[in-house]
Amino acid sequence: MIKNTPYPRVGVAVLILNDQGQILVGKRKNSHGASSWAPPGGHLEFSETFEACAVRETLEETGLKIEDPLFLGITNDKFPEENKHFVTVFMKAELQNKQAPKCMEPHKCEGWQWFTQDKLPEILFTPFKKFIQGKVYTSSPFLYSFERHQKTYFF
Ligand code: IPR
Ligand code: MG
Repeated sequence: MIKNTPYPRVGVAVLILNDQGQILVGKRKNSHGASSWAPPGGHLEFSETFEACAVRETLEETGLKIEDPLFLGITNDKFPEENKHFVTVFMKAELQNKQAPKCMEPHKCEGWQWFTQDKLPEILFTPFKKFIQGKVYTSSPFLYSFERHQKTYFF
């Protein structure tokens, strides 16, 4: 790799659903996408699996213990203002045991909140926004639709 040449990074984002089908997001700060709302997640470490990264980042950022995260899809995003490029792997986990999220990294996030999927905050983190819009690489967008509480969710 040529020194000082920008390169794409790999992030893992975790869509965590509670027992009411709400999704956990927080307002980012001090990094790319500051002031936008994003699910927990972060950089994939060397030799780490997507699943292990999802479990680790979720615990580090929210204190929540998730199990068996499932792969959903991938977005490919440029952040022109910050001159960053991220390939983001989206994973899904259903939260068990009514755990409550804590803001473990207050320098990176203003706090975690649950939202219903049809009433998400207006300003969403670019990869998350694109995922919701279906601008996501996946084998079948319909594979992940499922019935829960008499409602079909988008993942
Ligand atoms: P860290 O690793 O500090 O959590 O990085 P990040 O949150 O800026 O990671 C960006 C990609 C995520 C949100 C999928
Ligand atoms: Mg993060």
